[in-house]
This record gives sequence, C-alpha cells and structure tokens, in this order.
Amino acid sequence: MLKEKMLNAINEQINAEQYSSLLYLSISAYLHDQGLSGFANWMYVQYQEELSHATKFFDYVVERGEKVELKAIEQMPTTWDGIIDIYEATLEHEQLITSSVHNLMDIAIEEKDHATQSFLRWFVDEQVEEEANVTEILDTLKLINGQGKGSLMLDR
Ligand code: OFO
Repeated sequence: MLKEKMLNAINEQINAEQYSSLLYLSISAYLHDQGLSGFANWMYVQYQEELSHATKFFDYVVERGEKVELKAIEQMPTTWDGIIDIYEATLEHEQLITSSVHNLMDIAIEEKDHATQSFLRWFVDEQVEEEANVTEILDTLKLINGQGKGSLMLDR
C-alpha cells in the first residue's frame, strides 16, 4: 500500500520517465537525419534506459498493490540547433528529473515510507551518474565548438 500523495507523485514520475524516453528517441531521430549516427546511437541507448526507468516505477506501484494511472505524454521537440544545443537541453532535462526524484524522496521521508525510500535510492544514484555523463560529453563538445573534425571523431 502507498499513501495517496506518494502514489500520485510516482504516477507523475512514470509520465516524466516516458517523456524522457521519447525526448531521447526524438533526439536520436534528429541526429540520424544529421548524419551523426554515433551520437544518435548514444541517444537511442538513453531512450531504452528511460523506458526501463518508467517500467521500474510501474512495477513498483503494482508490487505495492496500487493502480498505475498512465497520462498523456506531452509533445517533445523534434529539432535542435546543433549538437551543443542538444547536450545542453539533455543536461537541463536530467537536472529537472533529478529534482523530481528528490521531490519523491522528500515525500517518502515525510510519509515515513521506508520501502519507497529504499526503492528511490537507486534513482538518486542513477541521476548523479547520468548528469556526470552528459556533463562530460558537453564539456568535450564545447572544447571543439561542437563542429568540424573533432565532432565527427567524437561521433565515431
Ligand atoms: Fe535520467 O531520468 Fe530516468 O530517472
């Protein structure tokens, strides 16, 4: 059993993770179209990871004997202004997801829901890793101005 506030917030998070997955799939489509298949593949892997995050939350709600409420997913962007813009948008999006995961943890603490706190710890750690990975790529892209041979080499 989950308290109503906790359940509602997790259902919102399922929507956020589904949005994340489609955002990265949309970026992957854009990058393929730009001829950057290496970056497109990286984004496709992120798409699959985000789908697995949505599924983890889904399974957790079911395991606790509650009902998942799926919601409409907002239209994601379909075009960007180059590779630096993409990684800046990705970092910004991951920071947003980090704050929603932290908000879930705040609710779990407030509700004294120890099982959900334990479940969420994986996501707290995962966000640290994801932000670090995106930041590292973004820093490298900035060094080479996101274009020219350097960017093609990074794509490979
Ligand atoms: Fe990187 O967002 Fe899922 O948790």
